[in-house]
Amino acid sequence: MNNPNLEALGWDAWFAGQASAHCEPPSSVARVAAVDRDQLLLLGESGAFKARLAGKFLHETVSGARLPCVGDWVCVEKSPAGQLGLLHGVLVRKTSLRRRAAGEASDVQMIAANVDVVIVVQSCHYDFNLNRLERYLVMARDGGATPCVLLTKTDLVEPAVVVAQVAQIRKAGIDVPVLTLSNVTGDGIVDLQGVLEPGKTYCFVGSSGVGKSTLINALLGREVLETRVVSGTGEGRHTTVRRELIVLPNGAMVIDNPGMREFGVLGAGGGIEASYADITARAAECHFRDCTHTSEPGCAVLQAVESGEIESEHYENFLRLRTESEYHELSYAQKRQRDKDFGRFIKSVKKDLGED
Ligand SMILES: Nc1nc2c(ncn2[C@@H]2O[C@H](COP(=O)(O)OP(=O)(O)OP(=O)(O)O)[C@@H](O)[C@H]2O)c(=O)[nH]1
Ligand SMILES: [Mg+2]
Ligand SMILES: [Zn+2]
Repeated sequence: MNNPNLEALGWDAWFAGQASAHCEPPSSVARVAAVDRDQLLLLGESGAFKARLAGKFLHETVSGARLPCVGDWVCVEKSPAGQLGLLHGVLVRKTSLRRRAAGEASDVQMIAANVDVVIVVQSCHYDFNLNRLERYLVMARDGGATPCVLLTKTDLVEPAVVVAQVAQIRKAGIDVPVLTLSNVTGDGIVDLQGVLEPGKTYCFVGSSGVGKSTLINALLGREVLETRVVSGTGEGRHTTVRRELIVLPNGAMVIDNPGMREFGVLGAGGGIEASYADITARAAECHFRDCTHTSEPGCAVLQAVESGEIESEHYENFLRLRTESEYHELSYAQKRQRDKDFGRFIKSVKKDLGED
């Protein structure tokens, strides 16, 4: 299934394999650029068009995580007039960026799908925080994407501060690429541009106000996204309210996101193991195979923390995220059980009523 227009949007043999089984003419495939409740903006082989979810698809989709999100490849049927498409299905995601939704501990919220690289953005100026950075890295790796760190607003701090922050990142055992830039002076933007490859998808995440939308506008060379107006009153307000996939002039795709304040990690997808590779590697030498690295004799991880080889803050963050993800797994299993129990209950009632 060769189609240069789709390939420019990230389409490849892997998706084509799925589409041949699940998406037959007159339907075709397209990529989700934006979602607004049941309306979607799609990018297809002949450009952008709108679509909505087919009633049957909505009816059969119980979990919110299975609804289309930005970056998804979907199967859509265009109306004869070619205007509004009807979405029939979502192709299996290659990667997914997800978080635990606020509120109910067991709800998974999709941020974006089929992202190649997650760019975790922090500002050098008042926003830099290692613990939060590690959370983002776990989240990125958990869904299978490659993470990268970007420090913005280098114009607001002394160069030595930036150097110290990068050193802190390295000292915590984080070995992903780290880029630094200023949207004001333009320093470092060329380096970022050198990283962005055509046909690949990059998702920018980070707190509100770190300059994600300003940067994407700079990459686009024009003001497409709304950014915060410089004034004291806008503090704490989120400027970007919608996720959006944008194709850059060089063919790379970027996804802008609203700022995230607090989010829960899921961790079940191996994000914690990958983000704490130094700890995982050490754990192989623990005396007990099921060592929890908290109090066991012969624990190689504890030894490395004591000797200073592993930063204690890094280790404590590891324990915290592990507990959090275990708790989530537990509550998710409980929720599933509750749903199952309820299903059985309904069945037995129906039986009693002679309906089954
Ligand atoms: N000094 C300085 N200011 C910047 C830089 N990048 C962005 N800003 C300013 O920071 C403010 C916030 O920028 P935005 O691009 O709206 O931030 P955002 O990350 O998109 O924020 P949300 O959409 O709320 O998540 C704006 O006033 C920008 O002009 C930078 O590199 N240096
Ligand atoms: Mg923004
Ligand atoms: Zn151990």
